[in-house]
Amino acid sequence: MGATGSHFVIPLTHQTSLPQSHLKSPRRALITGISGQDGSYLAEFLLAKGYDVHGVVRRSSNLTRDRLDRISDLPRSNLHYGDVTDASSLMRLVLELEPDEIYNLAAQSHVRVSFDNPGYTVEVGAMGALNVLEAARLLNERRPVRVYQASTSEMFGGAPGTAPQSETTRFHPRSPYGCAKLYAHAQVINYRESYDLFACCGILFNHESPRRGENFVTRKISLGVGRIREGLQEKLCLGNLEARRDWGYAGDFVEAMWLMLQQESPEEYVIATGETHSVREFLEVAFTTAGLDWREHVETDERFFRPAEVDVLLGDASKAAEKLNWRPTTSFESLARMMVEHDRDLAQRERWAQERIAHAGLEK
Ligand code: NAP
Ligand code: F7E
Repeated sequence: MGATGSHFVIPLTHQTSLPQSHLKSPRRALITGISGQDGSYLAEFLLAKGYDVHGVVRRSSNLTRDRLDRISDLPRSNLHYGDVTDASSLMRLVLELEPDEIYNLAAQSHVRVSFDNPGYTVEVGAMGALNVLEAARLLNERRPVRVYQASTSEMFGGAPGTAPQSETTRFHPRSPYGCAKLYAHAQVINYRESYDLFACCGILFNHESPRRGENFVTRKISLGVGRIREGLQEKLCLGNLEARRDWGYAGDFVEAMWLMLQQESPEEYVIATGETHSVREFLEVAFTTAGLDWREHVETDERFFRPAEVDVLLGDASKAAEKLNWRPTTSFESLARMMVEHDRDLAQRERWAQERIAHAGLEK
C-alpha cells in the first residue's frame, strides 16, 4: 500500500493482477469497507495471519485514512479505488485479483442517517452486496472463492419478547438500513443455494472500539467525556438513553468473520456478548471512569431520536461458541474504559494544541 506519512497513494489496480503466481502465493483477501472500523481491524488480523490484503477505498477529497495508519507501509497490503455501487469496476477488480476470500463490509452503516438518506443506504447496503455476489459468482466459475457478508442485529428489530436473538429469531427490521441489510442477507443465502457459492453472513451485534465512527453513541460519549474532562466542552447532547444494546469489542468480532470462512460449510452465525446494557449504563461507566457525574453534563435532544427505535438487542451466540469456538474477551466495562482512556488522550492533545496556539498569539 503506497503511503507518504498518513497520505495514501493508491496503486493502479492493474499493477496488483498476478494470477499466474497465485498458486504459490499466500492467501489473498479482498475487503470492501477496509477504511471503516471493522475493515481496519480485519486487515490487521489477516495480515498477521500471513494474508495478502487488498482493500477497496472510495475516492475522497482528503487522503488521510487514520484507521489504516498501522498497515499503510506494510508490503502485503494494497488499496484500490472502487465503490460497491460501481458493478463493472468491482467485477474487474475481483476477476483480476482472484481473492480466496471476500469480506463485504461496505455500508452506509449509520441507522439514524439511513432515515435521512434511505435510497443511498439501500443502494450501498443492498445493491452493493448484490454486486459483490455477482462478481464472486463469476470468479467462482474459474476458481473457488469464499464470501463473508456483514449482516446485523438491526435486522431483528428488537421486538418485545424476542430477546435473546439467535439465528432462528424472526427478522423485523425497523430502519432503511436494517431493510437493506436484510435484502443482502437473503441474497447471500440465495446465491449459496443457487450457485453453490461459499457465502455466509455474520449477524453481528453492536461492536465498538476507539476506532468507532464519531457519531455512534458509544464513541460520541467517550469523545464527549474526554473533552468535558479537559474543559473543551460542557454539555453532551444525546437521544434515547433507554435503548439497550449488546455491545462488544470490534477487535474480538473480526476474528469471528474469519472463522466463518474457515468452516467446511457456509452458515449464518450470531456474534454477540450475551449481555445487554442501556445507553444510560454506558454513560455511567464512561463518566465515572473520568471522575465525572453524567447527570451534570448530559442533555437530550429530539434531533437524535429515530422515527422507529430498536429497543432491546441481546444476542445468543451459543452456535458460534460451539461451532467456531468463538467467545468475546472484552467486558462492557473494559470496553467503555478503553474508549474513554483513548479519547481523554485525544482531548488532552487538542487542549495542548489550543494552548500552544494561544501562547504563540496565533488565535487572532
Ligand atoms: P463503518 O465504520 O461505517 O465502515 C463502513 C465502511 O464502508 C467504510 O470503509 C466506508 O468507506 C465503506 N463504504 C461506504 N459506502 C461505500 C461504497 N459505496 N463503496 C465502498 N465502500 C463503502 O462500519 P463498521 O462499524 O466498520 O461496520 C462494518 C460493516 O459491518 C458494515 O457493513 C456495517 O453495516 C456492519 N455492521 C456493523 C456493526 C457494528 O456494530 N459496527 C454491527 C453489525 C454489522 P468510507 O471510509 O469512505 O466512508
Ligand atoms: O445507536 C441510541 C440510539 O447509532 C445505539 C451500527 O453499527 O449497530 C449500530 O447501530 C443506540 C440507539 O448504533 C444517541 O437511538 C441515543 O438506540 O450507536 P448507535 P445502532 O443504531 O445500534 C448495529 C448493529 C449496526 O449494524 C449499525 O451499522 O443509542 N442513542 N442517543 C444514540 N445514537 C446515536 N448514534 N447518537 C445519539 O446521540
